[in-house]
Amino acid sequence: MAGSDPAARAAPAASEAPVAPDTVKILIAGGFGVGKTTMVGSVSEIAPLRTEERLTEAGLGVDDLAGIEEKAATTVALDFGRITISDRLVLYLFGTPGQQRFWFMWNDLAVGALGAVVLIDVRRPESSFAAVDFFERRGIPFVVGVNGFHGRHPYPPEEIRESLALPDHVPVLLCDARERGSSRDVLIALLDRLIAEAEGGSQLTRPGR
Ligand SMILES: Nc1nc2c(ncn2[C@@H]2O[C@H](COP(=O)(O)OP(=O)(O)OP(=O)(O)O)[C@@H](O)[C@H]2O)c(=O)[nH]1
Ligand SMILES: [Mg+2]
Repeated sequence: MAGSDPAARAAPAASEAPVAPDTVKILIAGGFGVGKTTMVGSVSEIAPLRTEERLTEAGLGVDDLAGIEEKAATTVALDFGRITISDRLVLYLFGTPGQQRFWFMWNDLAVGALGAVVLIDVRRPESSFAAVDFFERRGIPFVVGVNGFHGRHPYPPEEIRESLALPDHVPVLLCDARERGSSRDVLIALLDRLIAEAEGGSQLTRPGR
């Protein structure tokens, strides 16, 4: 067609140009064997990166397996996964190691994290006290996910909140770390909290579910 410029036609208008989604770093933290690696794996849309080593007799007396005797492997550095919440928001998930001897890595893992999930094994909530403390001290917003092993949730969220002395603004959610939908709900609750805390809500906008 006379006068038309194919190059100009091919170029999208500025408003139509693809916009890179916001990426947000989230930690999945908590005590030894509470289900962190399981949660990152269940919710990640990419094959998760794992750094697990087998628990062997060499760890006797070092690894406290009370209550989790069947555990066969443990995270020694981190888990990594990704979940796209909407076309504007992608979460990068970093699972922390749970054993006390690897806690020195938490400081590095926390750099740049906007928020965290503190997972709790409903049978051993005390194993995640230190994780709650870690995020409270650093002012990193977090939600608590109560992983009901064997799908059982004997305690209502309010009872868990009381036992952990959590303030009212920290959401407590019952979950199953093995279930994608359940793990996603915990992440959405965290996003809700982050959005509520963001000044004027300008940094993040609520994703569609
Ligand atoms: N029955 C049951 N098993 C679970 C659940 N969540 C995790 N597990 C199992 O519990 C074990 C420990 O889970 P992990 O995900 O490795 O726990 P972790 O918190 O990453 O452990 P560390 O990295 O060693 O601190 C694994 O064998 C999981 O398959 C659950 O909700 N129910
Ligand atoms: Mg792990």
